[in-house]
Amino acid sequence: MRRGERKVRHVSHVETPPSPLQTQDAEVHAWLQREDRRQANTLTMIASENHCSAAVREACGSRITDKYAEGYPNRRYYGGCEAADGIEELARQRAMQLFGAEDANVQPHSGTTANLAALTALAGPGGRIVGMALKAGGHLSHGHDRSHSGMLFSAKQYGVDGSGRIDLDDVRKVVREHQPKVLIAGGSSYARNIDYAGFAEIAREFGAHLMADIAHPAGLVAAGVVPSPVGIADVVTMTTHKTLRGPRGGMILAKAEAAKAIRSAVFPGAQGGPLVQQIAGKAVAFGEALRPEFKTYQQRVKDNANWLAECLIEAGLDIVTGGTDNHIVLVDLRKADVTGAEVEERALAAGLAVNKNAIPDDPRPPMVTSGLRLGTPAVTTRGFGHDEIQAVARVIVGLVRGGDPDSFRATVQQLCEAYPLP
Ligand code: DSN
Repeated sequence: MRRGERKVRHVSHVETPPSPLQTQDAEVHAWLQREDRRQANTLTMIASENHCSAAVREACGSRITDKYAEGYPNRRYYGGCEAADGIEELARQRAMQLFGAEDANVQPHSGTTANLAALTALAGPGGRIVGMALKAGGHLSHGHDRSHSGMLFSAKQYGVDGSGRIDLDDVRKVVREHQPKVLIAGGSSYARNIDYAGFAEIAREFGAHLMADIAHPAGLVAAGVVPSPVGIADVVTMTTHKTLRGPRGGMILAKAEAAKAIRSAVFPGAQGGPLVQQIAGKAVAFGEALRPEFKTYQQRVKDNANWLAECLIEAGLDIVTGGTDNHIVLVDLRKADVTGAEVEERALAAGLAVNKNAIPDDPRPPMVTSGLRLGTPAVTTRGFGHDEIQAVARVIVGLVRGGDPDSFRATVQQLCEAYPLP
């Protein structure tokens, strides 16, 4: 047993007949059981992770995983696609209703694939693009030189100002110099609202398309608790499994005039057969997101992040930009004289999953970092509110200050047991 693991009650181990997987492949079954236990006994505060519903998981594990459905509803390259058509159309209609979008493409396997397809559609192969640098809080697929977005397109990047915020004057400067076909707004560790109208103005001024990547705040956007780029940006890309709380996957929303180009850039441009079982899971998740309680959940995700930032600041930790507008809290560990990697490891031993993350202009390499990215979607799904966030903030502060992870394990375990997975 590794340090930090402990024997736990196997609540799911009531007397049930062995499953087909358990009977046929004990090794894979054992790994999946282990992951079930890990999730049950770990507080996930990785900002990009969440716990989807049992209904979403059921859809993703259904027989439709066997089905090929290259093409689009009612225009497939295979027979027998009635259910695939029905599911994909349902997912599309729900997504359009949820975000108020003119078109939705639910086929992208991931956010990175969605971005590759959108960039191809809008910039063309080799076209010029401008996005936020990874080290400033952007994403690999926004033009980083180790990603296809940086290899197949001519990319330049903008950063953030000394306070960690996007400076539209700097964005305008980079756009003026590079004259891109696509300007990207969005990031993976940016905790502040983005001025999409300001980005659109710059894009218009220089004849570029605006692409917003809302992979992180998609759920908050859908619920209307942070500003939406839909109707402002030409194309909006996202993942479906972060704040949106669906299955792993990607999606592209487009204005009507961009829809056709996006369709062919996804299939056959970037992908072959869609993963229909994942699209079924997306349809279920979008149905859940259309219910009133989803807005309550997203407001709570945001309130919890805000409260977490306040608790950490009160305890003397530095937060990049001094707080948050969404679900992310990026801790600057430089003053605490500890690395992101060290705190990540201590946290795991205490039963808390967090991730090391570069802060803007981080002097340390990406596998070490001077930052810690925290997020509240998954613990809010478990039911966390004010008191539980305060308790977990004390644990984080203790770990940053060098406390023994074992001394926090009981607190974390109590929280896990009091707030079980959905
Ligand atoms: N892996 C995602 C994240 O953690 O933000 C980005 O791809």
